[in-house]
Amino acid sequence: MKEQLHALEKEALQKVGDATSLKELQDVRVAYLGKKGPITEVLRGMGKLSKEERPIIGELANKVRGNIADAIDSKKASIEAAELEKQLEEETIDVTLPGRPVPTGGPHLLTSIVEEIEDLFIGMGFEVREGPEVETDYYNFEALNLPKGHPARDMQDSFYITEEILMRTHTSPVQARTMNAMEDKRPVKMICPGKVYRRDTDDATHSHQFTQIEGLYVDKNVRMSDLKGVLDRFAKQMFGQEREIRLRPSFFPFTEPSVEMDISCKVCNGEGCSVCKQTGWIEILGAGMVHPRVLEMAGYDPKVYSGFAFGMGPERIAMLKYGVDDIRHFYTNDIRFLKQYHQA
Ligand code: 2U9
Repeated sequence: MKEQLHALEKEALQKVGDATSLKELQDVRVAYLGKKGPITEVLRGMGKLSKEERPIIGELANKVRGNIADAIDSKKASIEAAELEKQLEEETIDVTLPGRPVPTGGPHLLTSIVEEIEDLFIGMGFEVREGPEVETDYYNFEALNLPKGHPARDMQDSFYITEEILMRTHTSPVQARTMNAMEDKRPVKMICPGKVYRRDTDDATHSHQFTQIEGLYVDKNVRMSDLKGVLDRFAKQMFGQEREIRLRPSFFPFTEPSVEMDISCKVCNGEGCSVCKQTGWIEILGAGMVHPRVLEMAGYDPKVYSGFAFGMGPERIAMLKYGVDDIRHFYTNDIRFLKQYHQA
């Protein structure tokens, strides 16, 4: 029995030595030290031994079992250390490698232009205000001197939701709402940028949805010369100090008198070219003195207060400033187009 135990020990230690993975090692543990293993078998058969032999064999069996267990434990530690070493080697990070560039976005050309225009008017003391895109017939038309039956509020020209509710066709209702809400009828000096909607067929210069920036200044003694001064400053800051402006008579239901403003063509410096259709001038916005009826409907006494208003399309401003030839470029979001207008 002694020889049998020594032989088992030798065999087990050999297998422990040969094991190259934790799995193999576990198999050796089960095979030699498990409940059905040969050492357990020897211990179980001790009943058949003589009284003298029993403690000797028992001690030896326990010693053999201990030796095998110790060998397995120390082999386990060395396999684990080797595996960790291998893993560390494989997962080494080379911190000297160049990083992968993360592509960054940038503001859309239309956003940049709107912000640039906002900044210019903020610099002249205007507040920026926004309002709902879904409007009531009252604020979109009625309060702006466009009574029912007026040709400009043809059902065919606007996106109506119900008979009384529509997608706003201009941002003017934001100004009408602001004036209406002023309980103490204080002066108003504001611009309102935002999306507007018209039932138009999309082409290079028209879109069923576009952007507007309108401005309004209502106070005592606001005059046409104030309007001209503000617009001249805007034109020069936006298009260059050498630009001239020109006001031509026009008509809008909400302003009287009404004007359209041209800037001298920056391509030919007013000489006449294909961009300005040989006129030397390019139209950029509409404006006028707020119609007394509009002031009155908003609760401002037209005998005490006067005001000017203007409206422009930032898409058109951007098209003129950057030579963009199709308004649809602003909405189709071709990244090659957009990338030209911001630093990568
Ligand atoms: C109130 C009173 C008056 C806003 C104005 C214009 C002239 C104008 C167009 C230019 C091109 C719109 O983007 S566009 O299609 N706008 O010509 N807008 S005066 O007048 C107002 C607004 C609000 C209470």
